[in-house]
Amino acid sequence: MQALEDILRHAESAIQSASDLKSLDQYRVQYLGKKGQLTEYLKTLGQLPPEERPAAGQKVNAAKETIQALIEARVALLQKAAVENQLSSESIDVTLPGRGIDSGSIHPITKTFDELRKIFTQMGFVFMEGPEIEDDFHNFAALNIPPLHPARAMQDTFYFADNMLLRTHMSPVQIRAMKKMKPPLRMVAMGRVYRRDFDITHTPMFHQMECLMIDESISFADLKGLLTQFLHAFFSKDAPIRFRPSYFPFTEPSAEVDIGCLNCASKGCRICKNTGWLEVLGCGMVHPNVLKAVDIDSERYRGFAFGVGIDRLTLLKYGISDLRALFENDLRFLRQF
Ligand code: 2NM
Repeated sequence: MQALEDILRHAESAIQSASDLKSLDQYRVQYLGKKGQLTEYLKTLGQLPPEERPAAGQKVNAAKETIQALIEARVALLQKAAVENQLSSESIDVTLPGRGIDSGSIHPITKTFDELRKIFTQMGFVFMEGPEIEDDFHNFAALNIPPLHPARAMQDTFYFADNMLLRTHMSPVQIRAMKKMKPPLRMVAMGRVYRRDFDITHTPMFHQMECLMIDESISFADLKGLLTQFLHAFFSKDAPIRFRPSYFPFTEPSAEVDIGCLNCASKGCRICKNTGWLEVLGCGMVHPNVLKAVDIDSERYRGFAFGVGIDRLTLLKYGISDLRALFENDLRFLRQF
């Protein structure tokens, strides 16, 4: 019986000091298992006189139950401690300051797009789109650009196989519109165009807007009035505007339009190269050959068209001095808009 007391005492202190579930399992095997100390002890009871055996057996069973209960209690305690430990180590401090929301900004070119869309929608123009990969007919031939015209030269146009190319202006969208719809027509196309040109004032991809109006009695006066309205709405109400004769294969007559320098109020500065004027767009009356190419009766209908470089317009409006700033995606620059 003394031996049983010893086993129980050892088991008690071992279980109380166990610090993990694995060692508790080992103690269960050591004391209660098939070859455990209590099981072995039970076997020795056979040596006792028969009348003492039932009482001794009861004591061993009681010891077994005690050890079993001790192990279970210790397991429960360790599991609870583990959960508490996990809760405290993984807790979130809800009082910490937040990281803040980093909101983006509208790209200056997109701002110009939005503004142009507003101005021309108010004047009754419809916005249309077309493919960036075009064919020779829509980009050149239909626009009265003859086969040997310099704009077709390899250094200006990005060519694919099979006579396909990246559109070099937005005019192919107008050509598609004129082919699809009957006049009268009032439309604008705005988007990416491509030319093999890359220096301080040129990027191989840039943005253009082209505007077209066709009706029975459209005159150069209509064009002049519309452009004046547009430039005053986009830049400033009191900027002077002038028209200079020019040449484009797709318009006749053609003109280039200047606006009084916004930087120096026409006094002369670096931006306007001391001329007091900034060139902003090209325009003209649609050439009869263009109308013929899209099966519009050039005896009955006339039209005006113009094209503007959106990137340059953006530089002028926001006083940005370097075109490259628009394409570098430097957040310190973009966040100012
Ligand atoms: C410009 C200048 C002058 C133009 C012409 C046409 C079309 F398709 F109707 F013939 N679209 N855009 C045009 C006219 C474009 O850009 C400087």
